[in-house]
Amino acid sequence: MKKTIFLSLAAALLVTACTVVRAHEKVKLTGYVVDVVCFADHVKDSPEAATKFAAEHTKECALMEECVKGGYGVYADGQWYPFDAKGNELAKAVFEKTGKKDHIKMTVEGMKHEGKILVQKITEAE
Ligand SMILES: [Cu+2]
Repeated sequence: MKKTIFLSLAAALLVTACTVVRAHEKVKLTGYVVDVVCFADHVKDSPEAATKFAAEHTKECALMEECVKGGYGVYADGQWYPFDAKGNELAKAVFEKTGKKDHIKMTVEGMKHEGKILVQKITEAE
């Protein structure tokens, strides 16, 4: 009896551990970074339209006060991934540094967690 309880407890722990690992999937995404405020109206667009909007969204707009406050996300592989606080900071730094006006592509590395990216690193792509 004791053994059964122990085994089911061990199984439960194992399931929990697996879920935690799966909830934090390592990702590396390259796409256009846009602020959450501006992209909100385009999340439901077709991938083509959303990509076009994200590509044409400008550095100037991304660095406007309202946009900075709202935070950022990346549109990659037809999907929108908002960033955590660290990602917002890193994205802002790339926007400030880039010589490009628009079509600003970035490579984002971090962990995917509940539809958000816990960002570790962001670099300008291309
Ligand atoms: Cu904007």
